[in-house]
Amino acid sequence: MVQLNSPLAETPNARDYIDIMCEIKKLEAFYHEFEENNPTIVVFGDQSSGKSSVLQRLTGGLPLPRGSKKSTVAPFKIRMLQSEEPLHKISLRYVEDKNREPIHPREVDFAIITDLDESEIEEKLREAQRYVQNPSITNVESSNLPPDTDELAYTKNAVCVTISGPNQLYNLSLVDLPGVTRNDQNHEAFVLSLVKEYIKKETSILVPVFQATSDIATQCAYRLAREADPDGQRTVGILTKMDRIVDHPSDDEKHYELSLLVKGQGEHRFVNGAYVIRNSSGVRSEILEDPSELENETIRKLKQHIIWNDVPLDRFGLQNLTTKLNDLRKKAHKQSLPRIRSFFEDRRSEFEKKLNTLPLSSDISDRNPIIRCLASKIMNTQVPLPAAIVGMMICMCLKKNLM
Ligand SMILES: Nc1nc2c(ncn2[C@@H]2O[C@H](COP(=O)(O)OP(=O)(O)OP(=O)(O)O)[C@@H](O)[C@H]2O)c(=O)[nH]1
Ligand SMILES: [Mg+2]
Repeated sequence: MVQLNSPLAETPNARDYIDIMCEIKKLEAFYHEFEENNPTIVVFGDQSSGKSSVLQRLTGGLPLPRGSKKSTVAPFKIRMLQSEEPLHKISLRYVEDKNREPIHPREVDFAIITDLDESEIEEKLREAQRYVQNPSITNVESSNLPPDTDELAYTKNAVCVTISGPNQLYNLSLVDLPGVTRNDQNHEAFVLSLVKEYIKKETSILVPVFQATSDIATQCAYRLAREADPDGQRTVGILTKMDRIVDHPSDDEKHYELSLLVKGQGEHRFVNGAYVIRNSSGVRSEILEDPSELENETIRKLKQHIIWNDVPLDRFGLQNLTTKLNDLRKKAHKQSLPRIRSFFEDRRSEFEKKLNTLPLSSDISDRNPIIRCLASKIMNTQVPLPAAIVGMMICMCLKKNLM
């Protein structure tokens, strides 16, 4: 079984977030309501900028389609969450048909990948992507995929990957999106609107990815991020492929512009700045190397360049990025608490109404001290809100059993 543990969970500032999630998990009956409010890390940017490579590392090695021949053409929604038994699975979520007409959303189980090795998972993920590109195929078990042309070159239909198990304490949601391509206007417009749809959500943490090998001004990531999050509070940038230009120190202007992006200064600035991330280039010799070794080597070379000397050290490498992402996730969660609270307020009044329809004083509850005690405490709201709801449910169950 491939061990998939996100490095976000191992970052020192992850602990208190994990504690909050453990508390929330105790309210199991309502847990699905938190899905909507769970902060989601969304990567977006130009085609081939390195989005899937970054997410592969942030998930602890999920082999997403990546590279020039394996572009991302559908959203990949990844959920890492705790469960008693380990279960890794892929499902397909259809929201549009082959003519791009919206359909009533349906989710279909595609594959259990718990015991598969890395190359088998990679294959399944690529196959899953092709199924969502071909929404006319309704039976994914028996139908064969078309040999060459797919119904949809890009699609909103999503590949959903769930990684659950006892070690997944961190409750992480991430989305990999197709890159914005310039060689076809229709595809470009479609992907731009898809990205906008994902990043407009208040609970999304925006991760625009820039590649050092093209001009920052011509890459769409900056404009998209600024439009969706004008004050930049839920945005953090990533700069990839610095290894491709680090050996050209004479290109000072380019290095200067990139260093400003990383520091959060200059024309293209984010308040949270950007992080230098070096992924594997995909060549054979690098695939076998430890990704953090590769990254350290690039960072070491970069720091020898005078322009990069005054860039704070904590702007380099995946580990520093995970610290920042954890901070942004905590902030996003805090902002969603009022919504969660009002959800519980509504549930409480529903339960109160139901409870009031049951006989309270004369027969059952008088005879049952547990009900008597719970009901009086809840009605007087002496207990915290979530506990009150759980308590009311217990009361109702007890009453039902006794009647
Ligand atoms: N040298 C180098 N290559 C990288 C880096 N990051 C990604 N790559 C390579 O760039 C190519 C594209 O990477 P992907 O991760 O597929 O990029 P993407 O943005 O997901 O691409 P699309 O989904 O097609 O938009 C792959 O061959 C990667 O190995 C990096 O930091 N340095
Ligand atoms: Mg990709």
